[in-house]
Order: sequence, then structure tokens, then C-alpha cells
Amino acid sequence: MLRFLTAGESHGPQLTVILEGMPSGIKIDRESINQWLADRQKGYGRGGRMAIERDQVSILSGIRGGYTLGSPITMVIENKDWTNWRELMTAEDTAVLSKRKVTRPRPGHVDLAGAIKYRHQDMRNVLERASARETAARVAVGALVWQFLNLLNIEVLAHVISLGPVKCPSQEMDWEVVQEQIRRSSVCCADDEASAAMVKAIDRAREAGETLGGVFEIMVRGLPPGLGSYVHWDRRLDGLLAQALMSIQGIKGVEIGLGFRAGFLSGSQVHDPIYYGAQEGFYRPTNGAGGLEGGVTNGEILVLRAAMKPIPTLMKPLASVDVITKEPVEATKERSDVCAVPAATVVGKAVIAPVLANALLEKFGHDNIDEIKKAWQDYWDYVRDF
Ligand code: EPS
Repeated sequence: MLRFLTAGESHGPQLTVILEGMPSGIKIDRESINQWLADRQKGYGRGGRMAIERDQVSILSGIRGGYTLGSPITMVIENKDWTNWRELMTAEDTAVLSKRKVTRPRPGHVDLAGAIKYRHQDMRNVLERASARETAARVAVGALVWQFLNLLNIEVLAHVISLGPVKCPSQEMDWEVVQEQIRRSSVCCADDEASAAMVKAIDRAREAGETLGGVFEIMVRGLPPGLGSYVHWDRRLDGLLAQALMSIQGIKGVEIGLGFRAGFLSGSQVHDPIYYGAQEGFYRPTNGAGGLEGGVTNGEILVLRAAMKPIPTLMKPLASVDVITKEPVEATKERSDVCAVPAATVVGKAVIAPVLANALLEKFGHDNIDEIKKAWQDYWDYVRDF
């Protein structure tokens, strides 16, 4: 099964990730990983750091001649900003710890709770690791794992459905429409008018020293019925996917299918009737379940939503207390983004990849891609005849 660890501080020399459990024989295109990393850096509303970084992955183990070996894959992404922070951030005992100390916790970040937990007086020791910079490492993992999932014709899309006060008017959109429309949006929204309003909302927030959050939706197609399991709580795929999404920095809510809306409707409005056709097999005219029933995929498109809070670093800071003097102060200001919801769509697509891949590996084997493809084809034949 896939496991991975990420390491690295936001202004340290690099982000490092070790991914263990990838089957052998999968063709890996490094440029495709770099494209995902570039997409994560984009989106209207990003801050000054993104002008410094040009994230690129180096692969140091586990791949030979472009193919996975089955051994652990090590990937590294350099932080270009490191050169500006080396003096403060070096691991050596020469580090200048007195500079750029953070003693005024920012409400909404983990600054204060993290400082109490790890007994830090300088909250830089907290924010450096808590930063969403870490998501670059997770995007590298997801981009690599999607190359495996794509081989089985499993595809993913994500789009912003609301940003701050602006809602995309159509809340349920077709795959093709979303795929086509988001190409021309700087905020990854599939509606032109809403995109323009979102850009304006970000501009207004920036001028006001504010930040904005939003909601994005992820869709996955090509999954067979029967991934995940209802037999035990920790094997339910809905729970595992929700955990992965919830672990993204800034995410405060996750929905599957109708999600919270289901709590306001009656049973017949929520559940998806089952039909059978000679060509299609079993099918549903609706997808309120978002492709999951009882923690198991049902063959419909997977629909996941995540709500991201506004970034807590404010240029017009909230009230705080200096942890050393205990005096009331304004929270620390650090360079940050006004809005990172478009970037979060890329992170969302990435973090679900290892979860979906594990559900597949559990069912179809995990050593070699040809073995997996054979078991995959046999299973689809069985599903069609069921
Ligand atoms: C980020 C890098 C960070 C932030 C941002 C995400 O860089 P810096 O702190 O040097 O500006 O821009 O992180 C946050 C906004 C946050 O709250 O964690 C990145 O690479 O995505």
C-alpha cells in the first residue's frame, strides 16, 4: 500500500518526500509533475512568494529510465527563497535566531497553540512547518500517483464553485463544461461572469487588507463500483477521502455528493434510483450520493467538495497578545496570499490520489502494473456481466 512522508520548512532549503509502495513498471513523466507544481503556484490572489519560486521536482530514487522500480521514490523540490533565509533557517548552530522572531500570534493560524504544544517562544518555529508551502510536496506525490490512475482511465477535475461572497450560479455542472471553461479562468471557475466577479472580490479584499476563502469541487470519473468497504469504519472510502481533504491547510469543511444539503431534504429527494439497461448495465439518473454509498464506490462520478477558510495572515491584523510581554498587540504580518482557493483545487486533486490508489491496490494487487491491469480488466468484465 502507498505511504508517504513529507519534510521541509517553508524557508528551509527544500521540500522532500518519500513515497513507498508504488507498483513497478509505471511510466513516469517528470514534466507532468512539474506542470502540476506550476498549476499549484497559479491562481489570481497569490502573494509575493510565488514570484520567487519556480517549483521543479528532482527524482532521486525509485525510478529508472522513466519507469517505477517498486522501490521507494524520493522527490525533492528546492525553495528558491532559501537564499534569503539561510542565515536564520540554517540547521547549523550559527543560525541567527534573534532575527524576524514571531511573538505576536496570528488568530486562525496554529501559531499560539503550536508554540504552547512544542514549547517555542519564537513562533517562526511553528509557522515554518505549518505553512501551506508543504502542499507542494503533496502535489508532487499526487501528480505522480495520478499517472498510475490515468493508465486505468481514471480522470480528475476540480473547480472553484464559490469564492468569498461570489457563487458560481450553476452548482451542478457537467464534466465537459467544467473541463472546457476552467481553462480560461484565472480563478479556476467554470463560469465566466462568476470568474470576473471573483477576481474583483480578490482585488477588493487586497485593498482592504483582507483575505478570502471559498469552496471547490473535485470530480473523479472511471472508478468501478466496489472500491472501499462498508465492513469496517477505517475501510470506508468516504472517511478516508474526507480525512485527506481535511488535512489540507485551511480546509474547514468537506462534503460528498449533496453533503450538508442532504440534511435538509427528504429521502426521495436525496437518494438515486437504480435502473438497468442492456447497454449501460446498472445506472442512476441522479448522483446525490456523489459516487459513494456505504463507503463504497457505486460506479457514478465521485463528487467531493471542500471549504477553505480565508488565509489568517491579514495585512490589517486582528487583535493578539505578545507571548513574551503579554501586552495587547496587533498580530504579526507576514507576506502571504490574499486568496489560495484556486491553488487548493490542485492540492485537493493531489491528496485524494494516494487514497484512491490504495483502494485500487487493495483490490487489484500492488506489485506490478501489468498484473494490476489484468485484474482490473477481469473485474470490469465481471461488473458488466453482473
Ligand atoms: C506558500 C508559500 C508561503 C505562503 C503560502 C503558501 O510562502 P511565504 O510564507 O514565504 O509567503 O505564500 O502559505 C500560506 C499563505 C499559509 O497560510 O500557509 C506556497 O508555496 O503555497
